[in-house]
Amino acid sequence: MAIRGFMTLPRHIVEGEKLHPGATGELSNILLQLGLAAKLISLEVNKAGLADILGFTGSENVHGEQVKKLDMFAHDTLIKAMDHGGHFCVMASEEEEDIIHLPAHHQTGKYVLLFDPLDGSSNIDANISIGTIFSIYKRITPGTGPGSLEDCLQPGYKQEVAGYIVYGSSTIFVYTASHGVHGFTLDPAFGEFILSHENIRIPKSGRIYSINEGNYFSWPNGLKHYIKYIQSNYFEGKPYQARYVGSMVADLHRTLLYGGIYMYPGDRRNSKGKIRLVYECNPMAFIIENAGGRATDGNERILDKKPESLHERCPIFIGSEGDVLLVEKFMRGEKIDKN
Ligand code: AHM
Ligand code: MG
Repeated sequence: MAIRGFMTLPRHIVEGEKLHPGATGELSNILLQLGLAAKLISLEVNKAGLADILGFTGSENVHGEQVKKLDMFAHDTLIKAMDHGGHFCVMASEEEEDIIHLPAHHQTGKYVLLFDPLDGSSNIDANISIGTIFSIYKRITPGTGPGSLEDCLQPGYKQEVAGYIVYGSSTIFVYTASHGVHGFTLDPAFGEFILSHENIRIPKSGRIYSINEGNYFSWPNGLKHYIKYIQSNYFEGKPYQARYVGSMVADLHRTLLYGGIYMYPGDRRNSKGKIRLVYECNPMAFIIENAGGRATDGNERILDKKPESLHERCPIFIGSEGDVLLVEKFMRGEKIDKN
């Protein structure tokens, strides 16, 4: 196979650096290491049905949920891949209650890494797509020593880089450093991510909605009306189609490519919904906005919200601009013209 002209993830990252005058190469190194971690996790995910890897460890994570071995593998792999480069002053993961300090024998740096190591993990046993989400900020605390919680609780618009890896029918690494959103598909034959989706732009409106409709009777009325509106009206010949994987990374990857909307609202039982602001909503909002889409909590832009705690939840309406604007109107109780 001729590889001349192939744009690999490492090549793209290094060439992308030239777009940032004064870049030190640090973010490039970070992305390269994340690419390596993604390959390791992908390999393990692919083996999940084979070995003893499935099943519970018997312990619970900070949210009182059973932790599966693969979650912890992804968590440990990311830390091991990222803790020694001298780039970070602090990290945080969905799988750990407190912030993660770098080992004392490694240098600290000016960046902050936040991640959900394996999102949608309730889908693992059924061989359904899952993913990793990451988010990178510059530290805001002064000095060169260890970072603090304050560094992890910055509003999302301050992100330097955000991305996700979806482990699906193939493994795809998607990231943005503000100059477009780019996707790379892992070629399992030679173990490299190859540019497959350059400068992704989300359609201005879509015809797919994605939400856990089992919670319908707990939703706010505006949202119920919106769902009935898109189900009962015809748009270019048919009503909206429902698609819900139950892995946010997979649902949002489809939304990014095909357009439409993903929602995890607050409801009567959980006023802030389920999705975590810091390492799930913010990176996804950064990616979707950089692709031309919109992400709000139904009222306020996700990226403007100031996190108050590491694991706080936030309602989310994210996807094509037209779709998110429309659901917001319904949530405000505005009168909507019949289609
Ligand atoms: P997790 O981080 O524990 O995996 O939870 C987040 C996941 C999202 O990926 C997904 O969209 C959502 O939870 C599904 O929740 P539900 O089963 O309530 O629909
Ligand atoms: Mg998660």
